Amino acid sequence: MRIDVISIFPDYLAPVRLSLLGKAHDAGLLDVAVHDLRDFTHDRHRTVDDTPYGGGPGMVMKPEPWAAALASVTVAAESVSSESRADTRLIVPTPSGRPFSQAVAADLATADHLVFACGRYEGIDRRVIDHAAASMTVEEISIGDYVLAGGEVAALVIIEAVARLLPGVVGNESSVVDDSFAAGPMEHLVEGPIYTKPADWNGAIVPPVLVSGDHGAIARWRRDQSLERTTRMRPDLIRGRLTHDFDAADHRVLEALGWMDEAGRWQLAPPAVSD
Ligand code: JD2
Repeated sequence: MRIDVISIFPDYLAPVRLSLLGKAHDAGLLDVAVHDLRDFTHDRHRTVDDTPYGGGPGMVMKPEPWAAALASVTVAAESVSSESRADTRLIVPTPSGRPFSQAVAADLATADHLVFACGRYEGIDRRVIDHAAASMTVEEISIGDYVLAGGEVAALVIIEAVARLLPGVVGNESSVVDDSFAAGPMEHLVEGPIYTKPADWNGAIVPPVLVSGDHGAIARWRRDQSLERTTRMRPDLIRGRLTHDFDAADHRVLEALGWMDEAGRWQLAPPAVSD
């Protein structure tokens, strides 16, 4: 996969060379290039922003440098895909975008080429995105309901989530493929507590079931812990899928957690679970 990032703060993307991403790069699975938007300006002051039409606070990113930068990375990427046209997606991080999720990351991981347009100020002139949509798939994505100062950190988040899904990236053989099997973001439950040696640490012991060797009991215990913690930390995840994905043993645990009444009717009010 090829990734191009366009930003007025290319140094923000320095972490892309580290750890997981560096290893994906070293393995030849990922090629990331960061471009300075100001290199695509033509005036003495390398201007990238101007005042908003219609008035209002702040500044808006001008279309011309963006058009030149996007043309540059999409032309250079004709060499990305060996056969025909590369599947190029333009990702525009924005607080008004579609929510980023594990499913979105898994979809992006199938592309040949991702281009990230990292805005600053109040964002990018709308015509840039509309014009780009005529020649490539554009995805306006938000990484969460809070306001950042620009798209760089969001791009880093999305790149890391995608990179660990690329086939061959270190450690993804079971831990990543199993995201849809084990409790985790793909299964829409959070994971329960995890432990390692020593079994007794200053008198704090590992739950005995985990050292019992009873694999059935361990699997059930983990599932129960996952349901309990999801109830406490992320009740929205349970509420969103009351109608599927739960087996009979899950139903007994969910009933004990307050999700069902005595008659087996689902309760939409948040159950009280103490810490
Ligand atoms: C960004 C800004 C619009 C106010 C470019 C913020 C984001 N989850 C997220 N929160 N904030 C962003 C984000 C992404 C890109 C830009 N700003 C500042 N924009 C209104 C402030 C400028 C994502 N993804």
